[in-house]
Amino acid sequence: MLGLRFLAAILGATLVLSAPSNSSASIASFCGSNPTAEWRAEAEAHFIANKVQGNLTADRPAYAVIQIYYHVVSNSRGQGAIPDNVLGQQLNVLNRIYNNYGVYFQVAQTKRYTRDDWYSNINIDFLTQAEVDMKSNRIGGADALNIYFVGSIRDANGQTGTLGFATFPYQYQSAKYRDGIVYSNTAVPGGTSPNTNTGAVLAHEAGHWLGLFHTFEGGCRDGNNAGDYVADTPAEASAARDCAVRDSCPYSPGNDPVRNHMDYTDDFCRNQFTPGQVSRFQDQSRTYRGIYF
Ligand SMILES: [Ca+2]
Ligand SMILES: [Zn+2]
Repeated sequence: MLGLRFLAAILGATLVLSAPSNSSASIASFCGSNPTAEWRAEAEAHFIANKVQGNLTADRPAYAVIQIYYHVVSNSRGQGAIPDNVLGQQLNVLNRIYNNYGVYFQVAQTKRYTRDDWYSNINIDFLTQAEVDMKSNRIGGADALNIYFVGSIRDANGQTGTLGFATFPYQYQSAKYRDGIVYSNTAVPGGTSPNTNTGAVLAHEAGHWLGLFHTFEGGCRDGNNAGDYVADTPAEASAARDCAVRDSCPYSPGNDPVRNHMDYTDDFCRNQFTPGQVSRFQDQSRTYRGIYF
C-alpha cells in the first residue's frame, strides 16, 4: 500500500493540464523523444554500470521476436479508425526494416477505443491525464511493445504535428505504466503527413524504445560518440530534414548520417542502422527489457 500511495503522490505531483489547442498551421516536429544531455548522461551511467553482457553460446538466439500490442484511438467524429489492412502494412514496414538486424515483430493483440481526450491531448512536454488514462490499457512486461495510435500529439505551446514519441528502456523500471510508443495516425502507411507517411517513422520510434538516441544529439561536441553513445554514427550539428549530403561537423570524421533511421529526414531517405546502433539496441534490450539476441 505504501508503494501505491507513493506512486500516486508522484503522479499527482507531475500531472498538469495539457495546453489549449492551437488551430493555426503547424510545422511537423517529427519526434518528441528528446531527453536533455543531463538525462542521457544519467541513463548512460546507469547502463554502463548495469549492462547485462551478451552470451554467444546456445542460450542466445540469433534473433528476437517482439510482441506488439496495438492500441488504436478514434475520436467521436470517427476519425482515427485505422483499418486492419493498414495496421498490417504498418507491421510489414517495421519488419522490412528490422528483420535485417535480427528483430522480428508480431502483433499479439489490437484494441480499439473511442476517446476524444486521448485522441488529441497527448503532449510530448508533460504528462497529461489523457496519457495516464490511455496507458492504463498497457499490456505485458518490459519486452512487450505497446503502440498507441492517436490523432495529434502536442507540445507545450499546443502545437500539433509531432509524429511520435517513445519511452527508453532505462525508464521502464521507474515508469512501467508509461512504457511504449505514441504514434500519430498521420504517419501510418498512406497517412496525411507529407513525406513521412510510409510507416517508417515507427521504425525510428521503435529505435528509441530499443535504446537508441537521435544521431544529432550532442551536436558536434566531443566527436562521434558524445550525443548518441554510438561510435560509428558521425557527429551531426542538428537534425537533417532531407537526403542532401551535408557535413555539419567538418572537424569530425564522416558526413552527416542523413540515411540513418535515427535522424529526422523524409521516410525515403532513411534506410540504415549502423553496426554500433545494432550492438547498442541489443545491449539495451538485454539489460532493461530481458530481450536476448
Ligand atoms: Ca555518434
Ligand atoms: Zn526520435
